[in-house]
Amino acid sequence: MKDFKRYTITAALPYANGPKHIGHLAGAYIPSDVYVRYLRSMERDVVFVCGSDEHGTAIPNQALKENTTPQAIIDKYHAQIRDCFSALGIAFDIYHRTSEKIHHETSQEFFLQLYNKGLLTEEVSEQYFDEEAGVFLADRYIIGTCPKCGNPNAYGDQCEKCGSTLSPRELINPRSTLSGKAPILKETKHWYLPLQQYEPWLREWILKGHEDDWKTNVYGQCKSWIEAGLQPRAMTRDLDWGIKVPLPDADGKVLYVWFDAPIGYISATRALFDELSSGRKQYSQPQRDFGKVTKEDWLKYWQDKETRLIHFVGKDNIVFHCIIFPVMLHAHTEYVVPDNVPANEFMNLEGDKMSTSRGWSIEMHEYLEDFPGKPDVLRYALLANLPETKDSEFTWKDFQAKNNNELVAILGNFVNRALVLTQKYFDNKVPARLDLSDIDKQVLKNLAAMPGTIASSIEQFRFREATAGLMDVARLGNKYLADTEPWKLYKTDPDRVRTVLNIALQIVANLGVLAEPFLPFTAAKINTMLNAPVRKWQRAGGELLDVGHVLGTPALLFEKFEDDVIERQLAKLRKKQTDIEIAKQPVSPLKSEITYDDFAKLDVRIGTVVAAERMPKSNKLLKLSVDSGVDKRTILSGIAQHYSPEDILGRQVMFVANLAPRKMMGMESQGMILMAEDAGGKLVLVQPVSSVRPGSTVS
Ligand code: B3M
Ligand code: ZN
Repeated sequence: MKDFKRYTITAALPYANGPKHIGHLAGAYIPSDVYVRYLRSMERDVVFVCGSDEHGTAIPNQALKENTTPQAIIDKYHAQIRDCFSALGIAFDIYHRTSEKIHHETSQEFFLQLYNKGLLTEEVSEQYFDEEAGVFLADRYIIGTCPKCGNPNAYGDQCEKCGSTLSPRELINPRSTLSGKAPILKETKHWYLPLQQYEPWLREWILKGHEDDWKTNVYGQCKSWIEAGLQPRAMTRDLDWGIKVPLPDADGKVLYVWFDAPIGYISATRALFDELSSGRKQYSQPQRDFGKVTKEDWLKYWQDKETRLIHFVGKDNIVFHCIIFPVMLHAHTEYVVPDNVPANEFMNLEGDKMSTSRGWSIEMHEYLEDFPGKPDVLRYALLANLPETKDSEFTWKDFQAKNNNELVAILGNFVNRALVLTQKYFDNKVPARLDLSDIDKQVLKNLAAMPGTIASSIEQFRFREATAGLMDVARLGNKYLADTEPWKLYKTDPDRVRTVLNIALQIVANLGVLAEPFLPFTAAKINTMLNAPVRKWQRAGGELLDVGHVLGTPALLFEKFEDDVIERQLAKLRKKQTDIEIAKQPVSPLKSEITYDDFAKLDVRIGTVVAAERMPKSNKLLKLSVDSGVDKRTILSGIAQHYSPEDILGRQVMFVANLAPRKMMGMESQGMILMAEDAGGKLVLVQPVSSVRPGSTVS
């Protein structure tokens, strides 16, 4: 590993506008956490910063949806996301917020530095303005007809029906979501970052400088952006939620969220050193001993050339972290630029794209509620399946298999056998190693090479491969026990068993070190069961436990998931999606008012269906015979596509008893069955919650 003096590691700041799902974890948070835990284990000087992105139109949008204020939204989701990360073991040194004063100041200073150097261009353009609300409209606040597919409810930035990227001016018949009125075009001034001026620098820095060390998916995206020709990009917006543009003639204008959000990494680092130097702990949770530091020490992590800056993000954030933010940093002149942006692709879920808004997702908090005490199982399932080079797929079946066949059957089983046998044969003390056979020597040799192999995968951001390398350590141990069979040998050759268990325990102790970046909770359990101290990576590969060392109490590390656990999750996922679809459907408007007398004319009753059959030659109608309490009558009902005769036979139904008889397909219908119907045309029978006497009236 090329030696850098220190490391600044960032993970994308999640928008605090809703819960985050396991796809986000797989994109940025789990890989960055593994990387940083490894660096800490290598005793590197590293800071790991993250926090909530609390600006942009996403926040007021969500406030509208939840009928509350933007402040309430960010407070709610900041806390939720922070707590989920912590429960999943994502160990940031600080989890900050972009609504904090220090961030507003840092962003404004940054903006002014560029402005004062004359690096921003001013441009006046026409933008949609809602005269009634008195505001310029962000893209998402304008809807109209999509020019590509005719969807009447396309947004100013995107049509959700056909997926086209749009600009507000392309919409046909645009209207404001605030007032419902057509917006007017009005001139407005903004400050732009002239990206095209930095093209030669970007070519040199990325296309020449990082061809070999950046991931191909990242490099490829950068290349196509640069080759397509870079355009000036507005760094300010007309919006009342965000960081005020620090200029005298900029009323009602805020910094573009993608200007301020990445600066959030810098302000989080500043806040960390403020807190470290003052002993206050509001947002920070330092994960190592930073020693004695001053408030100004943050500067080293951002401005010293010997610092290695790495941004972990998902693929939708690549351009911001590889082009726009680096140009800002470079233009500012005092900052280092990222040395790598190891972005991941997307993780799909059960055959479809993950999406919170469509209900097709597993949110972090949902997992934690349903699988308490099992953060490492999720970490492992995601790590083994990271979308590192292409999109990958999470399925519950695979989750079950990873748990049952790998965590339980290999890792858990090996650790347990080694510990239980030692307890049984050697009074829970590490036995002495005697003469080594060839197989022992080979196992020790393999073990010695493993930390280096895993480290090299981590250093190349190949976390899947690294995770497989970790499981290979447990496999090595498992196979060693299976080959030597100490449980059979004990009676005939207890000395041989001493050697075998000594070696097996050394492998367990190595797992306690090597598993830490991947499965931190499991590593801690292993170390507790071994009664061993937490050790650094450099110690791994050899003997870690002294002869005679007294072990702790063995316990199971993992437990099997039966099929019903997995089936429940699948059912829950499907239900969540249908619930959201139903909630999105419009409800039919209210009919005009009626008098009580109008209502009283209706004779609605409960009856029991005593016979049911399909109406010949009709795929819509069922012919029902209903015991109405006063008579038995025939009612034809258009529910054949929703209920079969068997479904409905014997049920109590609600029907209108005094509706004039109607002839349908040559047969008379003497009443009408009442049904609930949603906007999608789905029909559901309405029944009393407990059975009543046929003929009971409804009023
Ligand atoms: N909040 C977008 C996202 O969550 C954005 C990332 C900011 S990183 C500086 O995907
Ligand atoms: Zn469209």
